[in-house]
Amino acid sequence: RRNLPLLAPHEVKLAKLLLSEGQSHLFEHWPEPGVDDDKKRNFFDQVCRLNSSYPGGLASYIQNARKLLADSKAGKNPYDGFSPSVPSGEVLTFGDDNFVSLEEAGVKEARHAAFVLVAGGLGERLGYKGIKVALPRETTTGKCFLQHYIESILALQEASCKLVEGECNTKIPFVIMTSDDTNALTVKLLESNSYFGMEPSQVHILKQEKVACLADNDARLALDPNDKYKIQTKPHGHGDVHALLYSSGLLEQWKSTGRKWVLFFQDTNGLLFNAIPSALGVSATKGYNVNSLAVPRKAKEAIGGITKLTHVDGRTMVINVEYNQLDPLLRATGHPDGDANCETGYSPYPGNINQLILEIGPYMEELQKTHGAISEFVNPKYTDSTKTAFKSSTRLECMMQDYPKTLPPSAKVGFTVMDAWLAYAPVKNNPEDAAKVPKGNPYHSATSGEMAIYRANSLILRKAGAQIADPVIDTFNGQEVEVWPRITWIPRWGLIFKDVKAKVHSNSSVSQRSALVINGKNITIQGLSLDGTLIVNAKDEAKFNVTGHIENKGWTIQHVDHKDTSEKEEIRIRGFKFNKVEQLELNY
Ligand code: UGB
Repeated sequence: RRNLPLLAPHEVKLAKLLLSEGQSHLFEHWPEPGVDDDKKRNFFDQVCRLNSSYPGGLASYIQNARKLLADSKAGKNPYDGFSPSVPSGEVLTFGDDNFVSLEEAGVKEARHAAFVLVAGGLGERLGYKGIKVALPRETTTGKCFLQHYIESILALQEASCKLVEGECNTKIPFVIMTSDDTNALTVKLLESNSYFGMEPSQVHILKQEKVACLADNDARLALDPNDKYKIQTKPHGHGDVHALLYSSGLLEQWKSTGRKWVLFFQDTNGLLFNAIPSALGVSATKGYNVNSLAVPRKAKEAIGGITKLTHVDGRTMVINVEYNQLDPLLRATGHPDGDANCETGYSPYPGNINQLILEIGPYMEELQKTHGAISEFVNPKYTDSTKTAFKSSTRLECMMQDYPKTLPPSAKVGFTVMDAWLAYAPVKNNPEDAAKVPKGNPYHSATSGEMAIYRANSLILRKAGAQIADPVIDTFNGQEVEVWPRITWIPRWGLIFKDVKAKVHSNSSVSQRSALVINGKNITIQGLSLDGTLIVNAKDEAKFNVTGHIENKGWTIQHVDHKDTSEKEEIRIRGFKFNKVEQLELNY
């Protein structure tokens, strides 16, 4: 009290709150009033922000931290009393009748959807300097992830509206969760590209705040090593998205305008929208309150495992068990091999790709109770086995996929498994780490992320009947990958398999060294034999058939070393670039 400047009433309240929660050390070094008063006021501004951005305020944060730190010190296992087993879910096969009808059901529902992209992470594992959504999804067209996501949502909007009789003015809302690390660059990317064709009023940015760091087991808040009037902060995790959506008031607005579904997705999965229509179709036809998308998972792969947990008291839930916890949980419950592949060559636990579809009504009911607070965890690195001190400050964290943990047993929680080639190709690992991934496991790198787009598009065209040449194997940045023809299309051309099938005829072929860019909604491909590079641009109203034998020198692939700083970082991290030797560009 002696060393505080004259405080406003809300600052007095915050000071009292901190003192009553054992945080007097934060003021111990403060000089007498009159010295550093501005800095002291800034301190209270920060405390005010930390207090208002956490459900229940700072007092709750500190109390939750004390409890979780005590549990961690005692070695308490969060899964105590639970045994894991393999859950059953919807398993889809691309292109069969069931898949096609689910896709149609999903497109119908899309006009009642809202999309939420969590993009507050820095992508430390990738080590890329910019924001991840600005990275090219593939370098044939160079379109970034954000552009692809927006074009996909707009394509869904258009296709879904078309199914309504009479006028349909639906604008599917699109929320992007950013953080201090990503906000300015995300806004700049949108503004400098006219929101990639989306109406700016459709886009909502919600910025997550970081949370206070914890210096010790008593949950004493850590001061910033460079500023003694500032509390050190770190990210709280993607789970913040629920509290932010709740406090933004957007959910009420959506519900009142007839929205039924909220779809959450992550920053760098270039294949995701191949899976959205059918997965939304599953949610609608099965009446799932929660539907998580999953792919077959290789043991030890850095994606969570969807697991059925049964407690000794009879409770059960189907939930993601994070990749670092699955192995110890299995070993502790009578599976001596831990996280291991079964006879299929995959882990029996489907891999969580963290794309969630929530039904808005039950979601809002749950958030009324929890205000969006998500079950948290803490992961302190102790100096020694006495677990009395930390190597560096820690903080509480939370994950968006833990949302179902607080749901009642009556909630309909399901999941939908799709082939990884169709639905999942994240860009998470830097070239060095990707090259160390055990053989046969996915690299999750910029190299594999781009090659996966070509592979998926080639396989989709094959399934539609076209003759697409086999891939060759090549190694970029130490990663052996399949190189398929570089085929890309805009989402409005091939949103669902039925669209693709209607536009591609079986008498067409594409050679392995080819690149094909389809940039127009009504382009059809009939009697095309392509050996080289072809770019087709057609205006909306133009119906254009691509046909005949087209041969040119095309675009060759040049290897690039990830350490070669003469190349742009976006190129270096994928390990190749195209030499655009010759191409045919058709504009219609
Ligand atoms: N993110 C935020 O928006 N804010 C944050 O504070 C942190 C992240 P990572 P992670 O599908 O491959 C998840 O770091 O957390 C955003 C699942 O937990 O890429 O290691 C960030 O911008 C895991 O179960 O992934 O692992 C990004 O968009 C598994 O499914 C997203 O959150 C894995 O993803 C994910 O952040 C996967």
